[in-house]
Amino acid sequence: MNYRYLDAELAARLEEIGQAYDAALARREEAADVFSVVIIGQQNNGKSTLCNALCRDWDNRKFPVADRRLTSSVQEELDEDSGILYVDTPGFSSATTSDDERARAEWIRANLLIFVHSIRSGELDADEVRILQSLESAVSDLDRRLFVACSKAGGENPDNLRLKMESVRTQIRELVGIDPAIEAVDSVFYQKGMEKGNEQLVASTNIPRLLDWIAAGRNMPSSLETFLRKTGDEYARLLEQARDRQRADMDGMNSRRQSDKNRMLSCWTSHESSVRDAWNRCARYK
Ligand SMILES: Nc1nc2c(ncn2[C@@H]2O[C@H](COP(=O)(O)OP(=O)(O)OP(=O)(O)O)[C@@H](O)[C@H]2O)c(=O)[nH]1
Ligand SMILES: [Mg+2]
Repeated sequence: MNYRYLDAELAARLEEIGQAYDAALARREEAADVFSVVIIGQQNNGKSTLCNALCRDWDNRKFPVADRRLTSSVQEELDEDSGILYVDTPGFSSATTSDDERARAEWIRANLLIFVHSIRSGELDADEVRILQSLESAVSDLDRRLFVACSKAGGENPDNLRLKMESVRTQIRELVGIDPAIEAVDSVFYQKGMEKGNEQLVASTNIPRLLDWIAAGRNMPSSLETFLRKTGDEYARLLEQARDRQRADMDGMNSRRQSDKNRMLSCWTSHESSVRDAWNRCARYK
């Protein structure tokens, strides 16, 4: 669009927001229109096992699981019963941690995000903090959209577990500035409990709480939708501002033109008789 008649600051802002809006619109057209839960976290922390547990796959057939770096590309599985698309992402490490566009695209198309941290390793490490900080800047309403699943919690000493959980919570609050849902979970124990019908074991894994959280978030628009709505509102507001400014400029120009016209008219009125006399005098010598 051509904003050259506007002042430079407003024109630049309009250009910028217009581009961001168009890019987000194009992304939304590419994205599947299905409720998605995206699972992210460091390698080997139990992302794929958790995906299987959430899809009620007790044998880890849907999302391959191993004790080495396994998931190397995004893998999705639609859970037919709930209509939820579970998206398993490759684990990050120092070597792979980056502001990778692909990862961001997955984050922002998510309705909900689960960040998997292994509670066996205690606090979050620097890479995990960095990823959470990037998430916070890329994803809108992260507080409500994010669940931090502290995995491999089964068998941990309860007092140690409580201390570790408290320090992870504090880290997230102080270093990332958010206060999301956070629970100690164990996907393997959950799978076993479900397979054997052991309700106590199932409840102890906190996976039912995670499932409740997902169910409660079913009305969350994706981050992309929220972004589009916010950017769309801002774009419309700036366009209105541009229209008002152009209208005010036009009004100013019209009133200047009118006052110039009036000035010339009164000038002519006051000089008209002397100009006519001079004209008539000249005419006599023609
Ligand atoms: N005890 C226990 N083991 C778990 C849990 N979650 C995962 N594991 C084990 O941890 C290992 C890695 O699990 P994965 O689910 O493959 O981990 P991942 O995060 O998907 O790993 P990458 O795809 O390589 O990034 C496997 O041996 C799992 O059995 C858990 O909650 N409890
Ligand atoms: Mg995996």
